[in-house]
Amino acid sequence: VSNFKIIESTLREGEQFANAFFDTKTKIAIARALDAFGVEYIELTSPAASEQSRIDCEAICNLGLKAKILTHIRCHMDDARIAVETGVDGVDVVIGTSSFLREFSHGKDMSYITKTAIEVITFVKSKGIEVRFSSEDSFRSDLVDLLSIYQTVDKIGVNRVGIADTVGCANPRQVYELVRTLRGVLLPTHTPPSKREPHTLIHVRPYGPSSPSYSLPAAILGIGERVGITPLGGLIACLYAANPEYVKSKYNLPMLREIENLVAEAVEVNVPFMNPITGYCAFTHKAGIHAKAILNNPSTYEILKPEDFGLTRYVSIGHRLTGWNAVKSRVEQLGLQLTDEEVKDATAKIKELADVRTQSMDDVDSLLRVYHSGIQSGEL
Ligand code: HCA
Repeated sequence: VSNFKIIESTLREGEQFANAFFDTKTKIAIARALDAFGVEYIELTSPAASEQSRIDCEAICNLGLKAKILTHIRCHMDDARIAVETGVDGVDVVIGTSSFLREFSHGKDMSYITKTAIEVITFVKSKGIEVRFSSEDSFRSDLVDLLSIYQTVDKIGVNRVGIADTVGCANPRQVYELVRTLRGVLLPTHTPPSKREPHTLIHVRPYGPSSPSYSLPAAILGIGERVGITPLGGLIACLYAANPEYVKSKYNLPMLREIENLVAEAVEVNVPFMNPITGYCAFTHKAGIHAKAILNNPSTYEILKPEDFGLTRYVSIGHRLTGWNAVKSRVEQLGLQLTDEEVKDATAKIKELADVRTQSMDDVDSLLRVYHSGIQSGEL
């Protein structure tokens, strides 16, 4: 897996999170941090949303970041005219195509959508700016409508197309099928295969299958409208599991925790305990059988190496599920000399106490030291 680019949308989708209010300084801090992490694209709120949004969009474009700056607009010439003046590298254009959105949101039919999409895309392209076209609520849209609109925009030469599971109704199989069908319709228009550029990237929200070339949207901690979007950490965890060396070389992984803390503070939420990678117990091993295997070889129960993310693993031993191998490792760390039989005996004592209440590491260490002195003095 190496045919992907990340579209980081904390500053667009994330601003649609109920708690989010990003002032200019915070937006700049987040944009700089994402750029230092190494995401390929940073997506910003539409400059047509408000005057300050427009000013902030320009300010971020002027930072000279390595990441390409995108903004996200309605499929409307009013928005497109404002967007192209901000200095963005690309414009993500979206319009609802499901009957729900056509009837109850913008009220336009497919022929109007097609006509406007052609106008907007042609205009943005004429300014030498990248353009992506997305159908909102793709999975509740008519397949024939979708294929027809995608073929149309592909012929004009969009850089990417997006499909959005806006309400979260699609299962992975449906996403796979739609992406496959879309590829079948779009790729044959670009020949010959040897010269085939990743011309039209397929932008998939929220799932990210591989090949031919995908842009994967995400936001820090998954913040966004309603329950949000794929969390950047979760996406990175999946990509790393598939191709660790590539992902390590591409992104500054130890920065993940710092960016999550920055955003968590800005939107006043805690980093969830079960957060991928940085959740406080993501690398804590507890049950005796796991602890033993982890101490022999961490790959037994870890697909991610904590050290690649600037994190450390922790083997918890002060509880009733503990095992003597994990206790032995602690005994060695403390520099105590005990035989295996003695460690097993000390483990039984830890379990006895832990049946009453969980023992802290300090409690366990004191017990081991006292036990060790007892052995040495011949009292035990
Ligand atoms: C939105 C909706 C969107 C757009 C996705 C896209 C969605 O908040 O504007 O532009 O590809 O999920 O439908 O996030």
